[in-house]
Amino acid sequence: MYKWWHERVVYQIYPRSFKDSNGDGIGDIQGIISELDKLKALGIGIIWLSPVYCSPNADNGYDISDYYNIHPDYGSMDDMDALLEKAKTLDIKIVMDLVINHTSDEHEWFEKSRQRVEPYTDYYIWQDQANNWTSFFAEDAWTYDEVRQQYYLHLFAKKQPDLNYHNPLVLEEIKKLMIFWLEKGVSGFRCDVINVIYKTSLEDGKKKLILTGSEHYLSQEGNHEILQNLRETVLNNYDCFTVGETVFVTPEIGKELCEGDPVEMDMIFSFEHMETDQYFVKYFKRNFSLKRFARAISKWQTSMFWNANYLENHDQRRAVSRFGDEAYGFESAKMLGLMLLALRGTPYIYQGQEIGMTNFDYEQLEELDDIESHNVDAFLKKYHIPSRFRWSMLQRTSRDNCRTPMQWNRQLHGGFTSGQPWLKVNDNYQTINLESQLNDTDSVWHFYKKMIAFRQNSPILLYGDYEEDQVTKNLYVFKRTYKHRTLYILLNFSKKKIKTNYKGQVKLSTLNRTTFDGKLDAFEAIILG
Ligand code: TEU
Ligand code: CA
Repeated sequence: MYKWWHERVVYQIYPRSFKDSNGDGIGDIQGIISELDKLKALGIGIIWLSPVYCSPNADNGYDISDYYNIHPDYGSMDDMDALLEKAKTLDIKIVMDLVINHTSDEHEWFEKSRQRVEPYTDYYIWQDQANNWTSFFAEDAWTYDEVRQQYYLHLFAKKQPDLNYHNPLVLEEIKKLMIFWLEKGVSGFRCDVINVIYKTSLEDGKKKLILTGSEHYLSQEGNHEILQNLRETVLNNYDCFTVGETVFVTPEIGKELCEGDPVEMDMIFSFEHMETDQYFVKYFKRNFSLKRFARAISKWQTSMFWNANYLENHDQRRAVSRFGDEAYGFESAKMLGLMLLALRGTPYIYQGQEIGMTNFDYEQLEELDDIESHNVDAFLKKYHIPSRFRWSMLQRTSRDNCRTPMQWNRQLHGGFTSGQPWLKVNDNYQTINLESQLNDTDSVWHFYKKMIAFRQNSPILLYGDYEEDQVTKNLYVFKRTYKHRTLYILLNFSKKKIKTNYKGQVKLSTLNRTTFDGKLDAFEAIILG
């Protein structure tokens, strides 16, 4: 019943910001290869690689212009083969990003489709008239194309036209490219916005604050059929797994995706816990509520057989800055790491999380690269929102918060590049960087390593049931039980000391305690058995 992907820890690499090997300021595949041994030492068993395919980078690689080649910024197919080779010798599996809701408008299919060249004419979604749908990136979902003299649909940026899954040829293309990568030796896919690829109808949607039109494409029956088809005709032939990035899902939909017959996705990323501070007020002040957060986690932990657990990725803010406290950076990083690795499901660590990296320290819009941030700013400007509010909102939401380059050492630009980084490195690289942490056995990195090893040797953490035990304003306690053995996970989400009634043998502690008197220090976490 349990497979290798249930038992391994995943590390997400955002290649552009990971490690630059040739001084052009952009992270690349050779850079990844040079750091693989350290990931192995940390205990990583799977790497999820954000897109490295050819792309004009309107959305940093999530706009693919050629699925079969590597963007020259990142290297060549030989470099990719070398990465797969080296990963194999270290017993690390590589999972690629599969972005198939849309391509780039510079993809050959789109170039031909806009000229009505067969068989590409209906590869995308064209109409004489736009409907009222709005995109994920704060703009209209339709753009007029002068060449074809029709509108095309794009649920994301203008340069990301949506593929037409009513056309069977499109699905054949997708199968072909999946097989290409599986034959190359990748071990699966992280499937980008995989529950919106099928649009049932193109009628106007009910007017909503966000995503007008979504009732016509969120988790439709036709979407399930496509995923089942991919499972039965492609994925079943390989020893691989899929993790779906699924937007606006409930556990009921999660079950349809992961627990039906055939299984559509092996696990999914849900967003509910990440939305517990998504209230309008958050744009102006810190609005994290542990109760809301823990409730969302418990709901998914208890309703799904298996979850893809995460606190960070390339679209989110840094967990320390968001759920912890930068003033207690290392303490909260360890506490959050312990929590992530103690939940039931496959843990996903995002690059830099293992050293407690924080949100960006930028001061103005010009320093941001992300298309979503720029679109949001333009949108707010249209409504005459003053610039200091716009900036305060972007600071709290921008995806560039976690896209700042990885902080390797104390050298210029944190050792990320010998040239000019494509996005500014956070100035706190002097205090937060991998090299210092490797030299300090009490660091966040060493704690992650210890915690991963603990998890790998604990059938309770790997296979046990989850149950929430206590949640107060600042304290979150859950237990994991397997074959009548139980571990208690105690997490202090505040800088206040907390007195609890818990006793027990200390299995692991962020403060290296050997005995426990019931009192938790600021942002302390402990596992009792
Ligand atoms: O993200 C989909 C998605 O839901 C996000 O765009 C989300 O709405 C936003 O990040 C909230 O701030 C995936 C990728 O992870 C993202 O990087 C891409 O931009 C997007 O799909 C389009 O491919
Ligand atoms: Ca480079």
